[in-house]
Amino acid sequence: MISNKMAAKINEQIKNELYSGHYYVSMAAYCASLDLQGFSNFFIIQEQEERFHAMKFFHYLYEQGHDVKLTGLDQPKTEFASLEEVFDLAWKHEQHVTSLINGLMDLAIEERDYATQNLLQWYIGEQVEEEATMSGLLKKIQQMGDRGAGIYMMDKELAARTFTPPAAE
Ligand code: OFO
Repeated sequence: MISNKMAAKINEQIKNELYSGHYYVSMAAYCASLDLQGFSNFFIIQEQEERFHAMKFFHYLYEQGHDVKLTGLDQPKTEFASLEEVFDLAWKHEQHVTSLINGLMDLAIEERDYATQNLLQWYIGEQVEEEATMSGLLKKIQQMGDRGAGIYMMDKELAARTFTPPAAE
């Protein structure tokens, strides 16, 4: 059994993960408006990843005898200046999410909540990947220029991205 305080924080994090998805759908819409369907697909798949993150916490709360209480999502940004700005914001957003996961880990350590520490270890690894993905794509875009020929090749590559749920540990 986890503390009520931890359950409340995990509830908040479910919202944060769903918000990440909401934000990425907004980025997908911007990419679609540029007719970059591969980049748009990248963010649509990213939304599925975020929903997976949210639902992993969802199931954990019930396993631990707590309820999920959803709250409303904030309005995401809908206007972007460039592809570079989109990936810069996505990278910064992932750094922010990493700090939220680290905050949960701090609480789990403080409460000697070993079960939640074990769960959070998965998210900590996931955040390393998420930050690397966003910063890697940002660097490529910076090297190629926002509308350079390389962008169209990247667009083709990103069109092939699919969501594969991670295997159960
Ligand atoms: Fe859930 O990792 Fe991105 O935000």
